[in-house]
Amino acid sequence: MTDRSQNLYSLFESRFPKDRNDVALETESGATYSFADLQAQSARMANALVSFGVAPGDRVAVQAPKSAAALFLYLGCLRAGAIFLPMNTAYTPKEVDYLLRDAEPAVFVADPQNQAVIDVAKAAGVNHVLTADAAGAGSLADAATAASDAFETVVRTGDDIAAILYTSGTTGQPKGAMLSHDNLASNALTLHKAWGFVPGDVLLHSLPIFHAHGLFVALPCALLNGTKQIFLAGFDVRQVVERLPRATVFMGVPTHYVRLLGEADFDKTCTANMRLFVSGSAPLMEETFREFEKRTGHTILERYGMTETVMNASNPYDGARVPGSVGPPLPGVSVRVCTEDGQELPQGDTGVLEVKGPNVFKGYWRNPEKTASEFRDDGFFITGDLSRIDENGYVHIVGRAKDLIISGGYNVYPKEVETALLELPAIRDAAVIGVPHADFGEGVTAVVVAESGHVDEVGVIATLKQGLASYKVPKRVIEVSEIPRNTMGKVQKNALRETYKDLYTP
Ligand code: MLC
Ligand code: AMP
Repeated sequence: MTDRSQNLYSLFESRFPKDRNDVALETESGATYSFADLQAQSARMANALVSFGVAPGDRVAVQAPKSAAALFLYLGCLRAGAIFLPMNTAYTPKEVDYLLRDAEPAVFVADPQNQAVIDVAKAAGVNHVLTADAAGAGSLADAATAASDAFETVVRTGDDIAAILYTSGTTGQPKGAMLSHDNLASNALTLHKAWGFVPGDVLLHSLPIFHAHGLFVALPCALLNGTKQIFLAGFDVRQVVERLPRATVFMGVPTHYVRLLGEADFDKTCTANMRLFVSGSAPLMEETFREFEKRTGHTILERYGMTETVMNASNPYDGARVPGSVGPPLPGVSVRVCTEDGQELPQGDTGVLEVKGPNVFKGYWRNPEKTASEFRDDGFFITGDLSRIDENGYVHIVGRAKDLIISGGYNVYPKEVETALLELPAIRDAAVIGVPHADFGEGVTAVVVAESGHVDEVGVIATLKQGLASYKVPKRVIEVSEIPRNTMGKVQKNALRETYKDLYTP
């Protein structure tokens, strides 16, 4: 590494502890990896990628189970100067196919169990389709094992792209958000400081590492702190309860907190060692915040962000954590509340939140028109979240200007699901809404009109699952004779949400 490099990995490495034998990672099985292992294994991954022809700026797409090897792969990509492109493990072959054709990666790493996706990647013309499983086995691991454990991290500027994360959109078409080394580094440093990380902290990491929350918020805080993280393959409530006594920091989506509160032994004793619980990716119900405080004595710290901006606002570490608010903007981030056409509103009014700062992404991959349409001329990014800023400067996310459902922390764009429904011959008309759901926050729900006769709800759900990741598939498909529309022909989704508001929470 040279002093000038702004490679994110180099920043992480500069914060590794003096004693590189300290534990960096403990996995579900109890296996541990030191910081020296992190360096050596990420070097092996970087060398393996280079041996497959990966050059700086090339995309490395990954749809693999969360594991220590998957983390080494991420770090190896950064070190090689490649662009890491993680995909939700729930994506179907059809969804993966679209992303591969759009991103044109040099390498795709798949789960060896997922032959259908491997076939799709080969058909899409990806040069190297490799495999990696949860146990760290597969062709990529074989190549890494054979490779050297020394690698000189490639020099990157702050503006070079470190990762592309695809998000769907209101048009139903996924778009790749390009995040630079500097976007990720500046945000991680800000969070690490704002949340008071101290030597000896242990992060309990149970989030997926294919989305911003697990990859750009939780993971870098632990790496910058140079301390251990307990790295679970996913959120399993019993595993989390069992490990919390050995952790000090936990980050989760509201569904995780709801599920923790469902456990009888989740209490003050279990959380006695904990310093901080962070929530985000979806609104945390005030009821959950209060119940959590009553049960554990801890106040959850809620923060707000999105894929395109990483984190924008956070309740304070020291100071009042206000339920229903996501706190003031983070240092370096500017926020304003505007009308849909960009006029700034007076303090206290509700409008669309716009943000600007070193955290805001570089644009959508090969999509300058879309990028231009989501930025103002003065560089503010239009989040699409309805918000209000109170007299203390705290931001309140009060709704969405965009047609989006957030289920268990995953975004589901109704348009994408409606398009899939309308492709079914049995369905003439369809509207997809989110309504309150005790576990997932919002439950994806379809309201449909049959072409003729009746719609087979179970059959529709099963068919949709072939093309859509199953978390996007409606939990219920409700047949009606007509979908309410206004005089302009626009579906009256508010009316539908009101009609079905008790569907999952009687
Ligand atoms: C799983 N299922 C879901 C779901 N997750 N359904 C709706 N919404 C979800 N989020 C369904 C599956 O499709 C499957 O259905 C069934 O539940 C069992 O699957 P599973 O994988 O075993 O589920 P489980 O492990 O219980 O997962 C639930 C969860 C998970 C809440 C633990 O969804 C999760 O970890 N969510 C976190 C998402 C996250 O990290 N978001 C951050 C985005 S970044 P079937 O029918 O097939 O059986 C971002 C920016 C920011 O938003 O601000 O952070
Ligand atoms: P994603 O595109 O997956 O990054 O999702 C980002 C969206 O999640 C934001 O635009 C918000 O709508 C929502 N979000 C994230 N954090 C919060 C929060 N704390 N409260 C309310 N909504 C949130």
